[in-house]
Amino acid sequence: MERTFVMVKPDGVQRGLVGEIIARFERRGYKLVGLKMFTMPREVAETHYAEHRGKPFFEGLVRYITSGPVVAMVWEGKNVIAAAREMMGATDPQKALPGTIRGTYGIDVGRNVVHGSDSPASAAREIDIFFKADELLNYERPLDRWIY
Ligand code: RTP
Ligand code: MG
Repeated sequence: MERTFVMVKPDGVQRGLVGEIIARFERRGYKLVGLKMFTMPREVAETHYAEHRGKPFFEGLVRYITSGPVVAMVWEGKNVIAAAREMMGATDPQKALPGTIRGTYGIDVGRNVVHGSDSPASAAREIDIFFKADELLNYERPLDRWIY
């Protein structure tokens, strides 16, 4: 089964959207296998967003993501990497479809509420940045046979 990294960004935590975002993944049927809350140190933010280093929005992005607590999660299930991106909607909430997380709760690209890995390689890299192996749980859910 695929795993992906999803994070409620500082604006999502401040606005009380943690439960809403978790609920969407739970209701869809995905399985939560890792969860933690912390304030991201600058070095970690620069590593996480290394692909954007040098871009005009990089400094603002690092300041935003380190500005308060985030909730980091690992979700497991069939095709969860692409599905999470679809559930979140486009990077710019102005372009995100209504009903997506960003299209429902966001207005500005610099305050887009949630992060999700954009590929299998990113998911593996990001899970490794934020979770130790023993912080990821393997457990049975009897209801899985009603989802798959
Ligand atoms: P994320 O990595 O945060 O999940 O978002 P994403 O894949 O949808 O978008 P990405 O291209 O990776 O951009 C990372 C974050 O940088 C901010 N951004 N600002 N001002 C701008 O033009 C701009 N472009 C990107 C956004 O907060 C975006 O989520
Ligand atoms: Mg990205």
